[in-house]
Amino acid sequence: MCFFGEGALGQGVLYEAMNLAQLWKLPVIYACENNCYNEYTHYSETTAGDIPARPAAFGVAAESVDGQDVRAVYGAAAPLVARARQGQGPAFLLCNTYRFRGHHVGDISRDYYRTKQEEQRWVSERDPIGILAGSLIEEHLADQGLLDRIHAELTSHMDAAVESALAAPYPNPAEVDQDVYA
Ligand SMILES: Cc1ncc(C[n+]2csc(CCOP(=O)(O)OP(=O)(O)O)c2C)c(N)n1
Ligand SMILES: [Mg+2]
Repeated sequence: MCFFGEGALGQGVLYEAMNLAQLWKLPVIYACENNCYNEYTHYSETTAGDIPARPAAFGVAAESVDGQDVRAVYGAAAPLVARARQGQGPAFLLCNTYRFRGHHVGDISRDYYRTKQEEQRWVSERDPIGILAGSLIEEHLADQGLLDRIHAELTSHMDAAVESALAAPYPNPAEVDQDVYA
């Protein structure tokens, strides 16, 4: 499995690698997470043409999927993984998703490259957990009570982890270069 952002589509080495992977029928799945942003730039400003056409140019099997839908991603990935395991060569899976937060912790405002309305729309309408929960309920694989119990259980696990991290002693400053080699 080779995971990368849509920004990496601008790196020439990706195409050299896909070319050889196809010639040598390597069992590689190229999973491109298109979260719409390369750092502070919308991908439409950096990416020409149709993304799946790029692997297709090498004869690499390409699929696009709603990356917010866990079950759809699994459904699209499983046959590609199976054919790679059978020696039928690499595949490319384009997962269309969104970066909910900043590129890094200091990227707080984001106003200068995208609107709050856009972020809000993705968070409220396209949240992968909400989409999964909705589909499980719709297909009677879970009910709201079960999902609420799982939510409460996980929240308390996370609260305990945060508490334990905050209560832990600071590391010894002498360890700062431990496992660092020049
Ligand atoms: C060759 C090169 N240019 C620029 C950067 C700086 N940089 C780090 S992450 C990033 C954006 C990556 O965007 P994407 O591939 O879409 O990944 P995402 O973080 O959105 O998952 C950039 C431009 C870099 N690391 N390497
Ligand atoms: Mg990106």
